[in-house]
Amino acid sequence: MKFIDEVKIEVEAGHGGRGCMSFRREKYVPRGGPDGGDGGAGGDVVAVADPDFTTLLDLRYQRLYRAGRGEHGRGKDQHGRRGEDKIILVPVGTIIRDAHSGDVLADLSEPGARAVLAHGGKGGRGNARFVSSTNRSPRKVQPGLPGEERTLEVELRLLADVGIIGLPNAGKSTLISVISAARPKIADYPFTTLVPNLGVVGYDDGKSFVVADIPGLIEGAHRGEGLGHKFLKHVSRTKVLVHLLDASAIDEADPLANWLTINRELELFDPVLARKPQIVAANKIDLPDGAEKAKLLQEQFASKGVSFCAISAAAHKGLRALINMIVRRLEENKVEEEHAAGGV
Ligand SMILES: Nc1nc2c(ncn2[C@@H]2O[C@H](COP(=O)(O)OP(=O)(O)O)[C@@H](O)[C@H]2O)c(=O)[nH]1
Ligand SMILES: [Mg+2]
Repeated sequence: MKFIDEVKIEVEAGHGGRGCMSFRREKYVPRGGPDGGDGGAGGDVVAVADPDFTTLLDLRYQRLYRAGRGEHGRGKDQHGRRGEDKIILVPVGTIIRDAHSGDVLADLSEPGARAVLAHGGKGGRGNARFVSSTNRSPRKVQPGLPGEERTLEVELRLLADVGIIGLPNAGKSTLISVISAARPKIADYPFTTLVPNLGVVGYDDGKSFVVADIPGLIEGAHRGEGLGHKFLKHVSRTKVLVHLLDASAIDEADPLANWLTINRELELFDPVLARKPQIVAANKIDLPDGAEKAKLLQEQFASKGVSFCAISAAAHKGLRALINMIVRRLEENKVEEEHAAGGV
């Protein structure tokens, strides 16, 4: 099974500058020779793999990338400056195809890897370059060549960073729909299994994470549907779980009952998942009952040292705080991984 983020973009490299037609004008030199400089080349559009990016969210916001044009040549043999390259930062693992031919133009599997997606046009030659023994005052110049233009398909296989668990009706699907800026597609998924819900959540500086609900812990089991071991393998790589509780449905006599039920299921389902760090989110605090019982839960989880927040997915309350908690946890995780890898 593949989670795939896919975006179509347009790239336009810069046009080359025109060559210049010019003749020297100097005092005491009656007929100066040609001194028209060459035009500068247009800038390239270049993709660079940057480990700070994990999804293609930025590319959804900006679809057109244009490099700078080359400057025209000038007199006194001055060449035009080269146009500025346009750099597109993409996540490591991004594959870029020409939308028309389907050819793979870039497979950026290493941090820092670069690939030119569209080449700038060559600058035209100025008339100084056309001097020959038979023509000492050429009036010939070349125009700059156009830069390449392409429509590209950018593709990235995603891993889910965050798993959402909870009883049916807790609000998992609603939460994903309200915090996601994009919904990647899922390829090669058999219809006989439950379909996970995916979302890309943007936070600051173009950063983002991928969230997937983990349906079927309980929902599928009673319908005899499985998730399939491929999905299981996929979600077992998540770094943090958000355990969503319907606060309004909490039994005051035993507030942690629902939480414990899901945790037990999780342990049976996959012990690796059960050991992931959890953030508990009490949902539906827009309901009077929900707000009341969320306070009860807060006390319970505070005494257990479990990360907790109260939200309303439907009324968009507390979502920023939840996202901040997730981001903090993901960043801690990244530091731990770098330590484990022997980095700083
Ligand atoms: N009042 C209220 N209802 C909510 C909230 N979030 C979800 N719901 C409702 O709860 C029901 C179940 O939500 P859903 O997202 O399908 O839950 P899931 O089964 O966990 O995916 C739906 O009727 C939602 O509209 C919330 O914050 N407040
Ligand atoms: Mg659902």
